[in-house]
Amino acid sequence: MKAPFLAFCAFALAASFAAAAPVRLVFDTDITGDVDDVLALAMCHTLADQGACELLGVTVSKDNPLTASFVDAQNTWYGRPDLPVGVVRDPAAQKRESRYLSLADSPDYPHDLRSNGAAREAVDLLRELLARAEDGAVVLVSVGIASNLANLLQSPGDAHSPLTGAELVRKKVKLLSIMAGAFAFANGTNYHLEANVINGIGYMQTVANEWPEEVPIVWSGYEIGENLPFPRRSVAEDFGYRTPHLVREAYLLHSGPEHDRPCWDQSSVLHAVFPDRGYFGLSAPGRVSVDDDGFTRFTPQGRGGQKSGRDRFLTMTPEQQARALEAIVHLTVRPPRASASE
Ligand SMILES: [Ca+2]
Repeated sequence: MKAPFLAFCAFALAASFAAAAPVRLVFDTDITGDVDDVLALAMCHTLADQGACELLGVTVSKDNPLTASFVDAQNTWYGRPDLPVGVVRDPAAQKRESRYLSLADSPDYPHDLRSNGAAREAVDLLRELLARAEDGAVVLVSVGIASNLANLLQSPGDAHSPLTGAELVRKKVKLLSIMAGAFAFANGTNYHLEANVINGIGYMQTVANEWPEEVPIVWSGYEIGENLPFPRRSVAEDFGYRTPHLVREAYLLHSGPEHDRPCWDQSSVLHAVFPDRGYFGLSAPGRVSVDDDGFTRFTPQGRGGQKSGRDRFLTMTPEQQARALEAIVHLTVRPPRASASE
């Protein structure tokens, strides 16, 4: 090969890496019951610290009076005390107890957003974040019930934008990376009814039915996280750079020290920010529908007259499983940038 050609290749390679602008990420979470949401939010902050994403805001899809306070405590812990936080105010959204949200009241975790009443309403915040973003720039990560997404889709034009919610999504969103459903043998059955769907079936049906055809959705089914157990040894050993540690405390209050909690929610964050790194495979394109009992049914494009290719779901080989879990662990336990220089 001639030197000029090699030089051109090096230039092209550098240009292609330079073109990878940070993902504009919005994290929609039901941070109440399970603790994988806390670990997934930790990942979002680490990825923002290293410039892989720009974290625009966090919205909460389930109802518990401590959600805004806890999320702000975690955002403050990770050096982003002013990151906007939105909470669901839809009375139909599931109310949920929590084993760990009371950490928000601990003096160990200072922050200034102390109540849900002082937080933004989630759909209003989502509309503002989308309206202000460049076209086609936003990646939405959803790791809970779909109350906020459904209400966003059905929202009318407002002071942020004259566009409807569905039009805003079509114009501004690049990808929805969502943890919901099941698309393979999972939890001992081929008919697993997954919690993020069955705790708000109507919301998930709205998303499946009304999400714009032009905006891809990648679903992480229950079977993905089920095969990514967060190692208890990492919980025991990797958060010692600061004591107490909000993420470790939350994990222990939820799962205790003798459990490897599946990384359901973290899988959707990892794919959202690094979709081309081969951590996961993707199904053929097709369309997900949500049955009235909450079963998520995938129909490949071209099968049975299915025209849509909007949806894909994650797949995972044993080699990908090992790589994805290692990446998730490292991105979860990394010290915040602010404390790294202390
Ligand atoms: Ca969740």
